[in-house]
Amino acid sequence: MSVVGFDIGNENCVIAVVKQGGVDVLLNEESKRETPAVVCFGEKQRFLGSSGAASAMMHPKSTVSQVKRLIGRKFSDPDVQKDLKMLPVETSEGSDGGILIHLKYLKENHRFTPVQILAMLFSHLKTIAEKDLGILVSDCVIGVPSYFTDLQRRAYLNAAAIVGLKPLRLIHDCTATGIGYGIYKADFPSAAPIYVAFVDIGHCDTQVSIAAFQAGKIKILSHAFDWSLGGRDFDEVLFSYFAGKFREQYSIDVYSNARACIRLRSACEKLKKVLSANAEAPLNIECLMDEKDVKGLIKREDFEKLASGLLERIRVPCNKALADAGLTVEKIHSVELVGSGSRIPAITRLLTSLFKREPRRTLNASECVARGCALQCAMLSPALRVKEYKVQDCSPFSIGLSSEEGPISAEPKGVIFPRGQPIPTVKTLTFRFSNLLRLEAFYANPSELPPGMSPKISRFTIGFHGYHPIRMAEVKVGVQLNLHGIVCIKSARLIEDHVDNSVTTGNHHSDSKAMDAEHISGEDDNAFLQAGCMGKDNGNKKLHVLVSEDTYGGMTKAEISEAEEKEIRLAHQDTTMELTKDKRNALESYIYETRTKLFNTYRSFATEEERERISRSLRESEEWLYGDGDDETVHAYSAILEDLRQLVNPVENRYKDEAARVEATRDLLSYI
Ligand code: ATP
Ligand code: K
Ligand code: MG
Repeated sequence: MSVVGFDIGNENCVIAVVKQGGVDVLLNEESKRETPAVVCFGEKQRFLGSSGAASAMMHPKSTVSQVKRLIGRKFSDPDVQKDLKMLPVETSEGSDGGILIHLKYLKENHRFTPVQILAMLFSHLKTIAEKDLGILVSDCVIGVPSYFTDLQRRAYLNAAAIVGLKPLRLIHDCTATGIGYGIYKADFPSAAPIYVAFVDIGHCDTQVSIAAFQAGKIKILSHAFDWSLGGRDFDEVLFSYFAGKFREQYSIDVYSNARACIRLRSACEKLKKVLSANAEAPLNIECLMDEKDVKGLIKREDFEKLASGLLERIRVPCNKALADAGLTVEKIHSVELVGSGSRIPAITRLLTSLFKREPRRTLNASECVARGCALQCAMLSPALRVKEYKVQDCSPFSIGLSSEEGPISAEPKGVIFPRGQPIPTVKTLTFRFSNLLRLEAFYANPSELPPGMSPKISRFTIGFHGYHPIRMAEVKVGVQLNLHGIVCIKSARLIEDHVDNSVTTGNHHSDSKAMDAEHISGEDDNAFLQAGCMGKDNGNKKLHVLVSEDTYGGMTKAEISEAEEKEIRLAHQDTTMELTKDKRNALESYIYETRTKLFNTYRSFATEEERERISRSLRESEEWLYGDGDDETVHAYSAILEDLRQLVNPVENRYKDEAARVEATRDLLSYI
């Protein structure tokens, strides 16, 4: 069974696995530890990850990056519109208000949802893991930003389901990081907890979490974030600076040229990294546009001035995380800085002044999330026995529940899981019940959510199959905030009033008491509208609880299977093209090798006539390969290769026979 952790970034993805008790980060096909989150549609195949990034420049209009940003978001959202402007791919609004990505591929017009693109990325990472481990990968743990809503979490599960991954848990990025921090630490001084602040600055977002550590356990006290503040915003500062400079200096408008934008943006990202280690950095781009080469230079201090607004914004989630945890900076034992976006020196300075201590980098800034995910997977996997370690996460948002009679709890706004509520949690609530119970879960405090996200979570309808109410009953409902941070109905228990037994005669349950039923949802059930049906024997009568969920969007089971089939077709095409390339390369090398051998090793084993015939065939095949046969099928290459082999075989066999004879003679001589 696989024990794998995935960190899906807007820029980079990391895969970690638990092997022989240790955690390893896997290398991709380019032997890199980080895999770019890029999906590129080439002419005849997709290029995913590293090869996607390498092909992006060739196919700018069919390359999708930063897809994580688009998950579960509305097309009309102004933030989404801003993101889409940076994506040179055509997009439109889906019938559900979501985003559709248009890609022309193999002469067809395709429309993909961000979830489908994410699934392609998942599939690529899964393949890397499978090649390394030599087994099928399904069980895994995937990191998610703490600011993801129910809908976005479900979307991740949908994407995973499309490619046959089974997340045992979606875990908050900082929680995963915290596990990796705490599990190896043996030196917790006293019984009193120590408090650590984790600050993760990625490509698009900033997350801050405060954790309490004690021997053998981590408890997350708070999550705060700026969902739209990361490395790319610093790139953008440099981008607008140089775009302005070049307008003055070279009279070019970079904004009017998609390719120039991409090139300048990527040059700015490189320059930003240079500035992290140097006091100034040059920028040179040949032929940026209008056949003009451009040159520029910026000093680190000028960059910091331009970025001062962004730097200040980092304070906000830090202060909020502290306040929510009920702690002052003096109580913080250490500040751990992770995420590659945090490598800007000014960020360290800012955090030092804010927390009154220098942040530390004891963890591997780019790998800690994936490593923590792998560790969590090991803990949850039934296949492994690992050290006892308690992980208690908490909800980033307040969650409310209402029934037809209004908000349910004594709390204002019907809050059942306040912000900071431990994950997972089940709360049992009692409702009056006549026939069907309708509940609705929602985010009780919409201002906590990233802008543009709907506070609606799910509608649940609960009924009991085969139950014919005669008088008022009660139902006890177990509402769960599950391991993924998704709200679902865990159980429903019917309690009938039985004052007069005779009246119940003829009823399904003669002496009515409590009828339990467990309804499992969320874990492996990604249906948008579903009817769970599990029953328990009550005497000799069976009573089934029916729960249907309407999650305001997301995918139906049918849509998931359809996406799954489509993904299989696309993957098949990729494999075919890879095989074709391999065969073409095999033919090419065979031609070269045989030609060399023909005039060296094989020379004395071929007649003049044979040599000539073979040479001619090699030449013809070569001409075909670089002409008409440049873009042929795997079968065509195999056929030509086979023909050549037939021709060369007699010569090769003679050579081999002779070689064997020489070998035998040598053996014989060595005995004498
Ligand atoms: P997210 O967490 O937002 O989904 P991610 O996990 O892919 O994104 P990371 O890999 O943590 O993001 O960080 C990527 C960011 O780090 C990029 O913006 C990149 O430019 C930036 N970065 C990498 N190295 C450096 C450096 N030496 N100096 C400054 N920034 C850097
Ligand atoms: K990452
Ligand atoms: Mg990240």
